[in-house]
Amino acid sequence: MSERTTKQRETDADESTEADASDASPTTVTSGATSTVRALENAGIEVMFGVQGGAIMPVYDALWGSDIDHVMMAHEQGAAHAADAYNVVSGQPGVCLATSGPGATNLVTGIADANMDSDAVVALTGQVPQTMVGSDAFQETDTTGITAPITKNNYFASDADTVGDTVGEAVALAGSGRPGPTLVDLPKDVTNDETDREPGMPQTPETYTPQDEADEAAVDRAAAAIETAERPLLLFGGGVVKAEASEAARSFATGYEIPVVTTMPGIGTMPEDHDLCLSWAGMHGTGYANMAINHTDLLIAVGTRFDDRLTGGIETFAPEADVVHVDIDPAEISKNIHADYPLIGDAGRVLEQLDDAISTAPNAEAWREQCRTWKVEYPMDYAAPDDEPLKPQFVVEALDEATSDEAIVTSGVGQHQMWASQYWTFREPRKWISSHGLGTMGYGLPAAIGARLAADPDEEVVCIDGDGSFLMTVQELSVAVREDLDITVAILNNEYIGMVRQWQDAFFEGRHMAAGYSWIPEFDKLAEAFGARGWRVDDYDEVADAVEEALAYDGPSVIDFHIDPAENVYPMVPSGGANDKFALSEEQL
Ligand SMILES: Cc1ncc(C[n+]2csc(CCOP(=O)(O)OP(=O)(O)O)c2C)c(N)n1
Repeated sequence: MSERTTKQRETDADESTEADASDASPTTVTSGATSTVRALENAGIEVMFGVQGGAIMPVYDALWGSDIDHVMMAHEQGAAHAADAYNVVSGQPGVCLATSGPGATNLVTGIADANMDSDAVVALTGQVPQTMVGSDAFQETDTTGITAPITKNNYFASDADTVGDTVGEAVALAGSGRPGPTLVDLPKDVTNDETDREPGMPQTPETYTPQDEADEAAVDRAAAAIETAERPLLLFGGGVVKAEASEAARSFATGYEIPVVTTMPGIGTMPEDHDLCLSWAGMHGTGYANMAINHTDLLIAVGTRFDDRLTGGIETFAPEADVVHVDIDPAEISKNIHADYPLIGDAGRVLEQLDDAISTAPNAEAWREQCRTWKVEYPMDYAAPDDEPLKPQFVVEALDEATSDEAIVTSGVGQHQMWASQYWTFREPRKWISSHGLGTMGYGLPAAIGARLAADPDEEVVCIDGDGSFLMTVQELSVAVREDLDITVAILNNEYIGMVRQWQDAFFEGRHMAAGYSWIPEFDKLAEAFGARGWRVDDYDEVADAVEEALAYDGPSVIDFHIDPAENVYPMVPSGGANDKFALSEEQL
């Protein structure tokens, strides 16, 4: 069997019956490599993303007869980001493969990205034979050494008999408790060695026992604080999404009528157009979310690590509030923000516990009214006069309007990422797929590929990218074309690495050192050269048609929106500042 493409997968799916699904024949274990593949099959892995090469070849060869699909990416960084987005959209671990040396080091950015965002990514890397480790052999790198600080755990497989169990453990560990990336380094002698030992079903180490339920007495104390709070505020982070707790979180908020802010990874846990939702807080969050954080007397934070883009200066963060902090990872409690009421456990389960323990809702009508007033006082708004260049916010809104609530949005990193998250109204979790913690330019396009493979066919996948970010991983367009993936890339092209230009104007007296492109490709033509469809848009009256045509095109499409190069992202809390001191223009910085 040759490598199966997505198109073939769709054909398979059309023709398949339930009986077919259970008929999937597991790989016969004859070697360390086949044991590795068998372990992935046991774990229910359906698709992997990778690039071939010397030391990983035995594993690729073992995939030949497997039902697992493989997407051949252009670059290993793309493989890691695709696996990452696959995980965020599906909730299932994303798997990427690379050879030793440069293959492994090319994965590093994607692994670090997954680590910062607690995404379940499993990386399998080839390694030189064990007898050559330490000899500076061709394509040898210390992959476990390099990735130790950016993985939840990594493994050096040393025995063909146990390699399958090790791979199974890596998959199980990545997805359980607080998710995160794992890596298994696979020396070529181990994958080539004979074995007929079948790996067991994937399981985490016996000693790994994340706490599900919070301590009852601690729950009671937090519940009492919630009952008596006058200005309670919920803060939902990405942990709510990971824990599949968005429903529980919504009913908690609506049941007790407590206003909600989210972090960027927590976007969609609460519908952004809900009366109680104040959208996301932090550096470029809404003014009303940041005002609420600064005035709440009880911040009930669920599944967030309080990163600095959210908090600004920690000494000025939520200055009037006691903090309830729900998190499955005890290491996060009081790491950045002191928790007055620490609750260690699964987000959904702890919200249920709190619900059971609360007997009266907080009396917070005046506070809710205040939050509504802030929404009116600090609206998300922009001017879009016809005689000025196209505003990026207008493009984001046009894309949002033209797509369904089910649409999935990926992005690169920069101004466009902020406009996308500010002006797209997300109503569901697992729809906003971005590089939050690491801030990796180039994430958007490979993420769209991973998202496409995880999404239902009727969910549109839109990548809102920057010109600079697009250029970092543009080669993955070849994969989207080859695999015939229906994704729409909208480049908000300002011919700058715009976020840098914005900071230069604000903090470096307008010296645009290495921020502008004196020449930039014509992205519509570049798209066509790759075999995708391309459009160029300069004016407001061209936006709707281009969006409609690109969305209707059943394959990869790219719209090169030439936007106002001078447009800036506001509100903005300067780095380390207080959240209520947000600027709405450069003069206020
Ligand atoms: C890999 C990487 N290199 C550098 C940066 C620093 N950086 C942050 S935003 C930004 C500008 C991004 O430009 P572009 O993708 O064109 O988006 P825009 O800000 O113009 O919307 C840069 C260079 C980064 N985040 N990631």
